[in-house]
Amino acid sequence: MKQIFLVLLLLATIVCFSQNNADLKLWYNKPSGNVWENALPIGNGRLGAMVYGNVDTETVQLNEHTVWSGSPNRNDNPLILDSLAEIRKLIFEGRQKEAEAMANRTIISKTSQGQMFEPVGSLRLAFEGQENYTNYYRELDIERAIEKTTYNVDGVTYTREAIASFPDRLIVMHLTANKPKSISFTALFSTPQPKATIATTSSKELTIAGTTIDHEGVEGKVKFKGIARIKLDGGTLSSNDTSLIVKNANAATIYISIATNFKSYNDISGNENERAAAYLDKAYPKSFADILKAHVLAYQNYFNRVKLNLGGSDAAKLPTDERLKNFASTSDPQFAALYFQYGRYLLISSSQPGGQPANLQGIWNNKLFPPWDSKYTININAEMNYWPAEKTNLAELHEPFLKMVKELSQTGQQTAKDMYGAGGWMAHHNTDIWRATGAVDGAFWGAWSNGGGWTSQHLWEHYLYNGDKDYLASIYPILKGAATFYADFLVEHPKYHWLVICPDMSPENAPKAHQGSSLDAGVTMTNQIVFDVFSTAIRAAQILNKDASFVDTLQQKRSHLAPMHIGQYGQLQEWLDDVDDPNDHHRHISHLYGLFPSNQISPYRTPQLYSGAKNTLEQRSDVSTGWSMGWKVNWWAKMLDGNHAYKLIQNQLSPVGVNEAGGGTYNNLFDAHPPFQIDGNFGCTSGIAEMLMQSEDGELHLLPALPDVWQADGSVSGLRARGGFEVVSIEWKSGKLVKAVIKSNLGGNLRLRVPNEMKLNGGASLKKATGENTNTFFQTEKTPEPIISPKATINAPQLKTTWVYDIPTQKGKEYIIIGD
Ligand code: FUC
Repeated sequence: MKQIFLVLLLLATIVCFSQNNADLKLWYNKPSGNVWENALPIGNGRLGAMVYGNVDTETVQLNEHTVWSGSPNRNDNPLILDSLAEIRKLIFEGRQKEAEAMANRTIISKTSQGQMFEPVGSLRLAFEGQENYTNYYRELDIERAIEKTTYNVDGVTYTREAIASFPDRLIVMHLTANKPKSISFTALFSTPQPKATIATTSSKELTIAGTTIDHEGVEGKVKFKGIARIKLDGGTLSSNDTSLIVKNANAATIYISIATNFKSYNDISGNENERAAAYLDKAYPKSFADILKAHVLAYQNYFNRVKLNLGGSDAAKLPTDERLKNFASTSDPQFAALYFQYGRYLLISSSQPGGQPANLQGIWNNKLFPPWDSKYTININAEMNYWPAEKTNLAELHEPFLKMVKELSQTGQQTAKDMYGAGGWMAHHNTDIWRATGAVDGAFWGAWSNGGGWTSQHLWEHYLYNGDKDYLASIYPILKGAATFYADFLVEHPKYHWLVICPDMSPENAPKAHQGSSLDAGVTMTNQIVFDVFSTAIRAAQILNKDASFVDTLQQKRSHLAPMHIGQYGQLQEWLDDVDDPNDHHRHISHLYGLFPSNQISPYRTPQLYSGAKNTLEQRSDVSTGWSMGWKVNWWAKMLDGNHAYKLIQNQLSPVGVNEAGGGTYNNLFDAHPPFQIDGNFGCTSGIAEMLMQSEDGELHLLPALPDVWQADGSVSGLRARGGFEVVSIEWKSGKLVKAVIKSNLGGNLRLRVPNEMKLNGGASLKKATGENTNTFFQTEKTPEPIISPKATINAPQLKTTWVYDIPTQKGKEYIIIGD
């Protein structure tokens, strides 16, 4: 009896253990082969590495955040200043093609179209006699930020672990075997960089030193240095010209340091050799165990803040690539939770305070000429990378992006002045490590002037979450500068008489009515962005008690912006004219910026616009590129339609092979535009959070869009809402909220919308909400009334019944509410 009990206990432990393990691990029973999108990413915000887990030759592909082509440069085209009046005239006369041709000459940069984020190279470890391996297993443990590969050869179990240590700023690999003297390999660097030298030193280090490439007329001047040093337990270490050779060791630890001469976008006077050596010398005396311990601690300081449980199923027992294949056809709720947490893992790994912001590929790129230069596309992609930052409790990791905005506000002043004769600052649709703000890639894409306006709103958002007035005062000049640019650049539309931006475009899309040209005036997204930029500058000035006459000007100009339009197909119009095509499935649906990330369209406050936005979403359809589907998860969550949001998650979490068309997900759960683009990972992570909690629309809404498949039983803890509220935990059962614990960090009214009746813990009833929310962090600007086509059908939103309460809160206190 006792034995049976023990066996049962053991079985239960194994089941529990494997369940927990699977929850926060990506794992596979085969190596990556030569497919980069099978390799597993590790990173510490400064260094990134892709670990292949191949048995006979391990490859660790290396990146460092400041290794970029080129050097400090500007790329403005001042010719536009003299052509502005003419371009505007052409656009207002409906001669868009001619305007575009002129913009190609006068707006688009004659120099750099943006520089490229570059790979450093790869560390390769060539093993002997390991072809016939068994019991192969590799994993990425995203709870501890460690990659592990194990296998058996001739009865010996080999284990390799790899981390990108946060505190020690190194990539560290640890190789062990369960039989002494089993570890023998040759370590070497390889690189696609043409101006790099690989060598060994007399102290048995492997080095790679180089200068990045010239690109588009800009001389490459970033100098990088990589050093690998090996520490052995037993065995011997020798070297030849280009390799280190390890023989018969019991264990080996490889310490890899990489640094550059980059100090800031306009200063590359650092010393890469001293920096790389300093990190290495500091960490090398430490054991792997000590480095690992400090690394896990630093990582978990971020990662452990949020826990998500969407329920389990047997599907979770399979390897990650199998789960990905099955996701659309089986019930594997925890896979969505894994993907959500993976998004947080990727942000922690690619964006750390003091480092560069996550670019189009985060911090992982193996190509000398990467897609779209692996830089920053700021007409959606770079912003999307940071959507999860505040709400998934990683606010500190927003810092590199916020710093980039600050730097753009410096470089973008000259662009505003030299190109458009305007004050303030601006950026077009791309930027790079040099914070270039000129227009690139052709006027069809590049003659877009809202890169500054949109990115500046992240500064304000950061304030809405932290409520720190000193911080607000520090960023106010940037908000003011963004608003000043628009105040100067707006022009009256000769036909409609609204104030519009011209030349303008709705990112990367063109109506047939405009001869295939994107150039236009006063497009919906721009009007929404200008509305936000003015509104936040006004609010910030009022909070800080400043600039009263500037506030008047902005209020005046804001009241002359074009309102949103609902067109003949019941759609939210993308352009001022009703020229949308209901069969247009373009990936950019930029005019829904007003629905998310902005908050000008709401089911409760603007039902007509909500109806228009819904029609637009339906007409544009679901399947698209990776990031577009990620955005759609957020939009459907804002539509309060959890099942449709979930459908998009299924579409996005569909396997895509390398070189295959169609958006989806690679085996390593990187998002496929295709090719790999990390924005889709971050967009979907944000979308999953929006399905569970929203705080944009004047209130904190819990479980706004819970899909049927997650209804049974679940919980989330640690999400953050605007107004300094921390959603310490929420639990639900059968679609009903059973318990919520909310901490107020700033005090003020907590307006709570919930799917069922709730009471305070202890039984006291909650006060029904009335009037405007008095909490200023939840203040919503009144959206101007839309103009509606007589042909449009408007469907009143079918909204589920919800309960809305007002809970006065005190700073620092927790509030527990219980469902019936
Ligand atoms: C924009 C998008 C593309 C891609 C690129 C990086 O140009 O339209 O889909 O995401 O950025």
